[in-house]
Amino acid sequence: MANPIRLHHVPWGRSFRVLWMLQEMGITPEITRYKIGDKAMRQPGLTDLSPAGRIPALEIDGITIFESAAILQYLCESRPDHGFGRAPGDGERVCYLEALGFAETMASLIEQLNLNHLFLRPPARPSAAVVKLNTLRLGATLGALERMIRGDYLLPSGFSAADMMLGFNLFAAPFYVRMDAFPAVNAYWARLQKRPGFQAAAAIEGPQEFYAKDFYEVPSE
Ligand SMILES: N[C@@H](CCC(=O)N[C@@H](CS)C(=O)NCC(=O)O)C(=O)O
Repeated sequence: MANPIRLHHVPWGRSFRVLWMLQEMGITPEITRYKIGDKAMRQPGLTDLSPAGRIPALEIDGITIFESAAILQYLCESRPDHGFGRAPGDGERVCYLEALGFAETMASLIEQLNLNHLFLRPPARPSAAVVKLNTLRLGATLGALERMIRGDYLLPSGFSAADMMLGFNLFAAPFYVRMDAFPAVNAYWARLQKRPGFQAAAAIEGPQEFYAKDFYEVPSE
């Protein structure tokens, strides 16, 4: 029997991108779940697969891969019938690659805000200056996304891996940035959440447990 497909995963973490694409492809993986801060994330079970102890890592087709963009691209190339990739020579290739990379420009800002607002433990305290700067920078990436959306999705020809990479960030961004200024982004996020693949992945996740508040203000000095 073929080895199962196994996703190393933190619910509603970046590994959601992979879970979402697998669901779009009709594949339900076996899942090993972790929590941010778990010792298990720094132990060989995970670090043998993902050297910095980060999720996602995916075991598939007899190999393991880490980094969400690499995994999505691998899935696009190994399962091309779904049409989620844009191959070299495709007229949308450059925009596609830009969106895959830009997703992590945005996600790294969210990660800093998560660290400051959610994960620091006393006596460590969030830095108001760092939070303010990262919140402004996150807002700037949302402004860029507002201009990048073409039609229903990021690419004129339709839904792609770029939407799963970049679109996933919109789960977290509204906890830190007021979204009223970004109508196209809000409509795009609503559209993404209606996709059966997204809904199937969200049903596997259950309710998010990262954010205890509806909105996190920049702390005062
Ligand atoms: N660029 C990587 C980032 C992976 C990453 O940092 N994942 C976070 C969760 S969203 C993580 O594993 N954090 C664990 C930690 O910081 O200890 C990717 O896209 O896969």
